[in-house]
Amino acid sequence: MSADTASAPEIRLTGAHLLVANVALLGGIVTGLLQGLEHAGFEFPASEYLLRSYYHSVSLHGVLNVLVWTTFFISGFLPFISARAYAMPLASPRLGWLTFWLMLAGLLIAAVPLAGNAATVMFTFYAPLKAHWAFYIGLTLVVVGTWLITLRLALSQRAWRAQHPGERTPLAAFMSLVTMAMWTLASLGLAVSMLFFLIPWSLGLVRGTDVLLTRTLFWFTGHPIVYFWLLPAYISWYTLMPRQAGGRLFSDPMARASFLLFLILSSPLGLHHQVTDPGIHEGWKLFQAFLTFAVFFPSLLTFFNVVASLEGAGRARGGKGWFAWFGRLPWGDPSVAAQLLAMLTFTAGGIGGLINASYNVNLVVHNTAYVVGHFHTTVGTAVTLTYMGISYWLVPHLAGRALWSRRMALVQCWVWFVGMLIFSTVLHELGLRGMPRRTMISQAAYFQPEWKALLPWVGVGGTLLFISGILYLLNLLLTVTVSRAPAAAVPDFAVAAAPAEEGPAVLNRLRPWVVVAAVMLVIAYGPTLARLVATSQLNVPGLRVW
Ligand code: HEM
Ligand SMILES: [Cu+2]
Repeated sequence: MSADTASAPEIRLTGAHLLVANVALLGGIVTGLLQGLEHAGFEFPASEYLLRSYYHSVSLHGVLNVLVWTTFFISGFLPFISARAYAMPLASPRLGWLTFWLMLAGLLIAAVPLAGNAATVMFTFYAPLKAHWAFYIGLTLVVVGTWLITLRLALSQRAWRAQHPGERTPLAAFMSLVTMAMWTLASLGLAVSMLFFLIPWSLGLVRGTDVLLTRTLFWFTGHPIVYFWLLPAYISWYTLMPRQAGGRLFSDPMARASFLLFLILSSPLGLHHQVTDPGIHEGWKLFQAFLTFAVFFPSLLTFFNVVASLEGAGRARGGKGWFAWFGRLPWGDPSVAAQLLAMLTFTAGGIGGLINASYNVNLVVHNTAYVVGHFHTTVGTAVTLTYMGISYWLVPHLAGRALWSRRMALVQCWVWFVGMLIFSTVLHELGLRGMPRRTMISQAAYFQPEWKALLPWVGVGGTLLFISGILYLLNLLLTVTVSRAPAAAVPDFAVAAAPAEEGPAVLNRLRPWVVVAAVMLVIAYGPTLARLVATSQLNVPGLRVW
C-alpha cells in the first residue's frame, strides 16, 4: 500500500487537530505582542471584557502556546506520520476521533475559567494560587487524551508487526511511539497532582494543599514536557529533512539510540527547576543536575546525525568547504528554510540551556527575563518554527491545495528568525541585568535605569514575531480557502545511509527501555516524593491574588 493511501484516513483527523493548534497560536501571538509592547513602555490594554490584566494575558499566553498549540499539533502530526511510515492505516479511527473530542472538550472546559479570569495562575498553576476547578479538570482531560494517542499508536504497531514479523519498525513510527511512551510516563506526575491534590482542593473537598509536593509533581512532568515538544520536531529533522534537502539520513540506528536515550533520561531530572526550593535534599538536586547533563548526550547525537545528513545533502548539491555547504541547501523551499532556521536558533538555545542547568550558575538567571529569552529560542522557535515548516507541506496536503504563497512563507520564517534574534538576545541580557520575568515591568516600583535602553527592543522583536505569526496563519488560511492549484506531494522519508538492520535488535525494542525509564524515575524521585508525601499536611489555603 502506498503511504498516501495509508494516511488518507487520517486527513480529516489531523486537520481537526491542526485547526485547534493554529487557533491557539493566534491567541498566543496576540497576547505575546501585548506583553512585548508592555515591556517597551506601551500601556497594557486591560479591559473588563478580554484581558483583565497583564497576568491574565501571561496565563493565556503560556497555556495557549505551550500547552495547546504544541499538544494539538503533536496529536495531529504523530499519527499522520506514523500511518505513512507503516504504509498501513492506523488502528481504530474511532479511537482517534474519540480522543480528539475528549481533548477538545477538556480544552473548552479549561478555557471558560481561563478566559473569564478565574484561572489566572500561569501555565504552571503553582499552588497556593488557586484556579477554578474546571481549569484543572479540563487540562487533565487533555492529558488523558494524549494517553489514548499512545494507546492508538501502540495498537497500530502491534497490527503492523503481526504482518511484518522480524522487521524493524519504520523509523518515524518508532520515534513517534517512543515520544508518546516517554510522555505517558512523564505525565503521571501532573496527573497525580491534579487528581489527588489540585482538583479535590479546588472543589473544596479538602481544606488545604501542599505547595512543595504539587510543585515537585508539576516539574516531574514539566521538564520532560519539553522533550514531548521537541521530539516531534526531531522526527521531522531526522526522517524528512535529509530527503527534503536532497540527501540521506546519516544513521538510522544512531537515531533510534538517541530517542531511546531521551526516553530513559528526559524524565528523572525535573528537580533542576527547583534548585532554589527549600525542603528538597541538595543531594537529589545535584544528582538530577548531573542527569540533566547526561541528557545533553542524545542531544549531541541528534546534532551530529542531523548535521551530517544535511552536510551530505549540501555536498551532493555542489556545496564545498567546512561551512559553505550550508548555503547550498534548498533555502528556497519554505519548509526547509523554516526548519534550518529553527535548528540554527536551537544551537544557541541549547547552549543557554546548559547555563540554566548548571546548579550554581542557575542562581544568577533563575526567574529572570533570561529564562524568557531562553525558552523562546527553544519551544518558541526550535519547536514552533519547525512545526510551521512542517505545516507548509502538511496543511496543503490536508487541504488538497497548493500552499497559497511560497514567497510569503519564506519571508515569514526569516522575519521570525530575525525577530527572535532581537527579542531573545535582549531578554537574555535584561535577565543578566537582574530584570525579573512574569512581571508587568513598566509598573515595577524597583524599575532599574539600566533596563531602560534595552526594553524598546523587546517591543521591536515582539512586533516582528507577531507580524511573522500573522503571515504564517494568513498563508494557511488562504491555502485552505482560496488556493486553487493542486497540492505538491508530501515529502518522502529519507533513506538511511546506515539502515536500521545495521544496528542491534535491542534498538528496535520498546518495552525494556520503558522499564529502564521507570526504574530511573523511581531512583531519582522515589525518596524525595516518599518523604514529601509522608510529611504532607495539606494545610495551605488557596490564594486568589488577582
Ligand atoms: C509573537 C510571538 C511572541 C511574543 C511577542 C512573545 C512574548 C512574550 C513575553 C514578552 C513574555 C514574558 C512575560 C513575562 O515574563 O512577564 C512571554 C512569555 C512566555 N512565552 Fe511568549 N511570545 C511569543 C510567542 C511565543 C511562543 C510561540 C511560545 C511557545 C510556543 C511562547 C511561550 C512563552 C511562555 C511559555 C512564556 C512564559 C509564560 C509564563 O511565565 O507563565 N511564546 N512571551
Ligand atoms: Cu527542565
